[in-house]
Amino acid sequence: MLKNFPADFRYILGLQEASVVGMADGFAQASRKPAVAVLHTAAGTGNGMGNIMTAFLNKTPLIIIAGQQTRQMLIGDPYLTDREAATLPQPWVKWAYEPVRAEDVPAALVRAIAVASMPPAGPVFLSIPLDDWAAEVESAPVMRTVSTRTAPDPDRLMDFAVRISKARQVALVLGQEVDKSLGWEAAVKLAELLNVPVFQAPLAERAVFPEDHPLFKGSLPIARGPLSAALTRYDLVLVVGAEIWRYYPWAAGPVSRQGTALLQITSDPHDAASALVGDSLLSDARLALEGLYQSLRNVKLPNSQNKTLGGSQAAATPGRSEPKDNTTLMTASEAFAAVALLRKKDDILVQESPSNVGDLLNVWAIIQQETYFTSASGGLGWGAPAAVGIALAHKTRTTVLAIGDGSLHYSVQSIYTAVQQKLNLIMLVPRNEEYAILKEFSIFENTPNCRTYGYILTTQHKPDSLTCEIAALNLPGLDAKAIAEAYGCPAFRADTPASLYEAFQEARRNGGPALIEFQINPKLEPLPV
Ligand SMILES: Cc1ncc(C[n+]2csc(CCOP(=O)(O)OP(=O)(O)O)c2C)c(N)n1
Ligand SMILES: [Mg+2]
Repeated sequence: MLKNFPADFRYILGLQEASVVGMADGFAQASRKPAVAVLHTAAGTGNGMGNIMTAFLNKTPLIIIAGQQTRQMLIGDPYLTDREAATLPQPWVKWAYEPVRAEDVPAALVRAIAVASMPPAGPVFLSIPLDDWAAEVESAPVMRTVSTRTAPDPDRLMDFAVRISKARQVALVLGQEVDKSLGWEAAVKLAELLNVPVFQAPLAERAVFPEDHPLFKGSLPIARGPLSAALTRYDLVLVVGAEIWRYYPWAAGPVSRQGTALLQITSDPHDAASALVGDSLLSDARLALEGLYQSLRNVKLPNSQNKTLGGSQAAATPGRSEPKDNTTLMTASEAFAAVALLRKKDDILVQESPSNVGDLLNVWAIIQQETYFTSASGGLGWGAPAAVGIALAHKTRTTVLAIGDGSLHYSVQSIYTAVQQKLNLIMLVPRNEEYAILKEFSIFENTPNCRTYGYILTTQHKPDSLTCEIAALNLPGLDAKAIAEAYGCPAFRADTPASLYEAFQEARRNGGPALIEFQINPKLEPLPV
């Protein structure tokens, strides 16, 4: 492969395959184009597997090429053979293939790009034996193109429009596909026309609507009972660009309460089929939002005169208070608020900070399309390399990664690539020395040694009533700053809002990558269901 490496490709080195796949995923999402990730054979594919699964759920177009032993030797299973190359990455790729003949490799690559790009986009896997790269082909492959959007069935879209126009109380729920289809403007136009509350689908991996808009009501709950309860007052819920529903913990209740009809619009037949309730329409999110707007713009709608229905509780806007300095440990909220003071409009936020995401997004409301990224899978080890890939695609903007002190270690090698590529990436590591979210989950599940109330203080820094004494969920003795420095990345330790503010300012001034580690009050909260 390297003997005839094409001049119009850039080859970026990653130190471990999980990082390579995550970086390619972030780069492909941010550049809105398929990216190629090259992995070592079976062992490398195995290392990349967690992030291949995440790319599949993220619906990111990726061409994953894995090496394979020389064809002539394969019959005898030599060293480094991937014995069943096309089986290994299943079921988390759209297509896995080892060309039958060397001459088929170019056509397989063309087909791989087509499969990866068409909706729902996703990773594809090609195993290419070593000697194939030197084989002669009779003719160059035929380059072709495919479409990447699906328009809605007009009759069914009209049926949806009629049902919306007849409903008494409508809620609009938006998911990640709205952002991925560049549909914010269309979503705002439809929401304002209907004058209905807008919710973000649970655990969406993108922001979906300007969070300072008066119609925006935040994210729906992430468990069955609370979610259906949150929607009881609506007789019709229109879900655009999301699954029904993405749940995390089990909390009993119906998927949908009686009297609430659900309409789902998604570009993914799998997500349409796996919905437990409701009627579905296959479509690109933006095309459907625009189509519904056109169908409904001249219709008299129940709420169109009622300017107050959306309510006035706008989501929190970015904090504007001055950073406080004090001697006690700062809360995650105070820490993120200090950084948010320095936020620029086109900064991109990448999030893998499980227990502090709520505090982060309260002070860092997303107000622009394609400026917030997290994973669709919840698999750790995606955030750091994805942020590196996103920063690679947007060299002139700043990418800010918020990552837990546990999560950082799943794909920590990606820091090296950020350094070598001199990327504008600021990594924020809230240090609570624990897997806080797993403690919160343990409390939710009534695990022994976890308490909802009582005052057992494990450390002097936990002056609250939620405790969880499971030693295996503690993370003492990690030093994120030292690790970053070992990869050549400038790093700061900043344990007060004022020093954090200064560190962030300095990191931005210096350009290039930086990691800022800051101690926070390790306060456990009830699991946010
Ligand atoms: C690959 C993978 N392994 C394990 C988990 C389970 N898990 C979810 S959150 C979490 C801990 C996160 O800890 P940290 O990053 O410190 O964040 P905190 O909860 O403290 O905010 C773990 C281990 C996962 N989601 N993905
Ligand atoms: Mg932690």
